[in-house]
Amino acid sequence: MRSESAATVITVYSVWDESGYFRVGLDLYSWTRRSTAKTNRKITCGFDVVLFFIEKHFFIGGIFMKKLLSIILAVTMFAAAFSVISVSAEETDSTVSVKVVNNTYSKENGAPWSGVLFSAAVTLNDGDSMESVIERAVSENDYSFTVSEYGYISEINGLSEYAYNGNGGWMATLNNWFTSDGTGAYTVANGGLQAGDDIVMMYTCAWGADVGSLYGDFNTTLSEDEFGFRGSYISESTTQEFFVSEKYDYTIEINAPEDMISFFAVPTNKNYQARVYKNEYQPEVNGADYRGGKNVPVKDGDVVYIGVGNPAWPTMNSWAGTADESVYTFKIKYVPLMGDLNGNGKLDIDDVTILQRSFAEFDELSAEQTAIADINGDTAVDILDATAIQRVIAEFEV
Ligand SMILES: [Ca+2]
Ligand SMILES: [Ca+2]
Repeated sequence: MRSESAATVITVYSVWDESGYFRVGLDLYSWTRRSTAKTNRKITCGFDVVLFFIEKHFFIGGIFMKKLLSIILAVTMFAAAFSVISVSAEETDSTVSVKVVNNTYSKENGAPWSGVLFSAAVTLNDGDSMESVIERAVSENDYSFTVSEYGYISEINGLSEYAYNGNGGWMATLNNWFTSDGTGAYTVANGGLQAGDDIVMMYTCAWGADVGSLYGDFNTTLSEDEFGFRGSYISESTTQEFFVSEKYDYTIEINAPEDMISFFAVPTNKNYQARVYKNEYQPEVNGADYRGGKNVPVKDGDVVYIGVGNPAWPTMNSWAGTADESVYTFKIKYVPLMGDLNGNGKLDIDDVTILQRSFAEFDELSAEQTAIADINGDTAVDILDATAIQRVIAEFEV
């Protein structure tokens, strides 16, 4: 009963934390701190004192266990009283990000400025297009811009098209893709522009070739320099360095039964789109993909597909010819952490409790739990394993 209360606290906290802390004590402490920062709520004296006690005396010895659980129960009740804290979510995101950058024309060569001019989150309006969002972002950041007689942006903050040579000007990517139509064509109304999208306006001195817009190049790989993914329970054995452009099958191990993974999939040739799907590759179904790095909820056995340059998707390269698409697969495999008996992706006090209850014969370990309980590797599951888990937790406490 009491251990269930403790689990409630941990669960409440895990809403906040994506960094995968191992400790209950710090979890609670940092949860409270973050909550305070986010809500500016006055935390009562009593709450602080309880947390202080946990921080100082949490793992001194097994005899604190019962006390510990009752303390957590008390904190749980506090948390219930402050329930607004535990559910205070991030602001609802209705923005797109806009960045304006010149990495191709240097000041030494005469550019009025170089590097990132600004990066901003812009709130979307119903009537917006990519074009209007870029223009508003530039204005709101107090920079000048010029729209040419042909309707596109030809100058930002004094940096004009053709300023370096006859091959230069401003180009824009939408989620790392150089759009095949002008920026006015991608609107909130037609779904071409959506909250969470990422727009980069960049200067080129070579008709785009120097910023990854390769006209007439049919390479549909993903860029290995820019590839990445992020989740809460990615196994330490699964690093991102394994990714190379010409290898198409991967396994991502996660240490919890479920995770949310965001993929940074950037085509080598940004004239092509990359799209992310789960379990069924459906390039012809609009909206079936996880757009713009959106989190993909995954569990053991799921497969994430990332396609690049499918012939059904728009590309300015279609004028030059047709590419063969590339499809990458990422199999998701759940690999339980040794000692993580409640399967929440971290070693915590609940794992110790489960083990101790099995010793006291309140509960039996399942076959799956038994398989990962021998954390010290001496072939027996006994009190030494409980101590070993406590030691791992305590190491993070020092
Ligand atoms: Ca656990
Ligand atoms: Ca053992």
